[in-house]
Order: sequence, then structure tokens, then C-alpha cells
Amino acid sequence: MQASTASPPPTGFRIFPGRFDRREQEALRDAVLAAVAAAPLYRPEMPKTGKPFSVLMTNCGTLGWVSDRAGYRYQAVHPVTGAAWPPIPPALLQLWSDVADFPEPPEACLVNVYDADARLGLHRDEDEAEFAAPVVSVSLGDSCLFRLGGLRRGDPTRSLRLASGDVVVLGGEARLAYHGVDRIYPGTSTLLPGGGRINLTLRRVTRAG
Ligand code: MD6
Ligand code: FE
Repeated sequence: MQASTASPPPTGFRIFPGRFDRREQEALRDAVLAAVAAAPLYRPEMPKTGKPFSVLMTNCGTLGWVSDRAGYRYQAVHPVTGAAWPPIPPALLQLWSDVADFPEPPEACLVNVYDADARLGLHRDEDEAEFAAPVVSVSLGDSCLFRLGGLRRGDPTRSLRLASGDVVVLGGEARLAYHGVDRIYPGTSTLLPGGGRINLTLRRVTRAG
């Protein structure tokens, strides 16, 4: 991780550079590729316009985040195959218990897959009913330039370079902060066959209890 610009991030933003070592990253990669074999990557579309995302997606967990012309939502089945999502890999459940500081387990793990040209526009994760729980993210493969803003779209932003094995937590005030991925740095990791970047985000979707 390498930071640039001045203003402090919102409280509740945490980063754990190199939280997973190479061997752990390989094990996570293999678990994610197995999940992708069961729940194939698909290309989401923007609500209303149907404009395709540059990022490919799938999910693990009892609920998965999807986007199509009808809108953003969580659902229990894959939008193309109609099958239940595969389970969240145990190493990710362990990560959540280690860093989330929340008593209930995550229900969704969104898998974002980036090629060299993919981007993710500035957004907030706000389709969940439980904002007391953080969103916990893991980066695998090529590095990216991650942008973190504030609670309003126009707030100042800062940019961080995230590398394979890094973990980011958006909790507290940062839970509803704007963020996005401006670019991928191709060829910066040998983890993924064919290159690219995978980001895993763990979310609590329903109110706990
Ligand atoms: C990405 N991450 O790193 C996109 N959301 O590819 C996110 O959108 C994200 O990293 C919520 C919390 C952490 C994140
Ligand atoms: Fe997000």
C-alpha cells in the first residue's frame, strides 16, 4: 500500500497491507476459482440504461449482490444459472471474525474480476440493511489505484495503491464513504493465471439478530 495526498481518511477506514502472505493468497485464489467454476462470472449492467460494467462479477454466500436494468439488489441465486451461490471460503469467514468487530458472520462475498482495462466508478455500498457491520475487502493479483472519498460525492478524495494480499475495512464513519477503482496496474502480480485483479468484499446484508 502506498498513500498519496493529504487529508485524513474518514474514521473506520483501516488497511492491513500484506494481511495474506503469498501461500495464503494462493489458497484463497484456488478457493475463489473453485467458486467461479460453480457460479460463473457474468457481466452486470447498470440500472435503467443497461450499460455493461467493465468488471465481471459473481458471489459466494447465502446472498449475492447483482445489478441489471431492474436495479441493484441482493438475491439468493445466480442471475444466469438460477443456482444458489457457493459458500464463502472458510479463510474469508476467519478474516471477518478477525477484523470486522461484528458479532454475526457475513452473508455475501462479492467477487469482482478486473482485466487491465476495467474500472469501478465512485460508489457507496448502501444496498445492505445493516450499516453497523463493516465491509471487508481483499485484493488478489495485480495492484490497483483505489480512491477513497468522504460521505458526499463531491468530498475530497485520496488515492491508495492496493496490492495482492492487502485487506481494507470500511467501517464506522467510512462505512458509507464513496470509493472506487481508477485503474489496474497490469503485470504487477504473478498470482492469477492470465493476470488481472480480483477483489473480494464481505458484507453483512440483513439486520443481525
Ligand atoms: C475493489 N472495492 O477494490 C472495489 N467496497 O475492487 C470496493 O468497492 C469496496 O474495497 C467496500 C469496502 C471495501 C472495498
Ligand atoms: Fe464498494
